[in-house]
Amino acid sequence: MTIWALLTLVLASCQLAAQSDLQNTTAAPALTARPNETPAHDTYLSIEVTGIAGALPVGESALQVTVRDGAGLAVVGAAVQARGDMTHPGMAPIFGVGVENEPGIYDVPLNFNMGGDWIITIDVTSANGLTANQQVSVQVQA
Ligand SMILES: [Cu+2]
Repeated sequence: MTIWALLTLVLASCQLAAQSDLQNTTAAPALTARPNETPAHDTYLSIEVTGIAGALPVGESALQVTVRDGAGLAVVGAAVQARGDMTHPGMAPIFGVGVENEPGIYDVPLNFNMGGDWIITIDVTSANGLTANQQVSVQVQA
């Protein structure tokens, strides 16, 4: 074996080592999140819906949707939308758009046009593009 053949072999194995290092580096991010680690505050939203206790009257009502980030802080400037569907078939859905009356608290008007059981689907998108949704049951008095 000449010195050149030996050098080529050494270089080739260095290249292989460098390539596998690169692969390890690109695969690493998936493993960096530890299960018990507290998520960064800007990685998710939480939604709390109030104003739905008891039976609501037929007609105009408003739900309150509180939007918080992962640190429990109010999320201002979010887009909050609600869709109401009755649990029985044959009814058109109703819609409401949230108005932020206090930081992170959105009043969502809904015009319940029939008594009975409704499912309200809340969709929230924050200004920085995070989304969250939640469904709540609402009873409307006939
Ligand atoms: Cu109905």
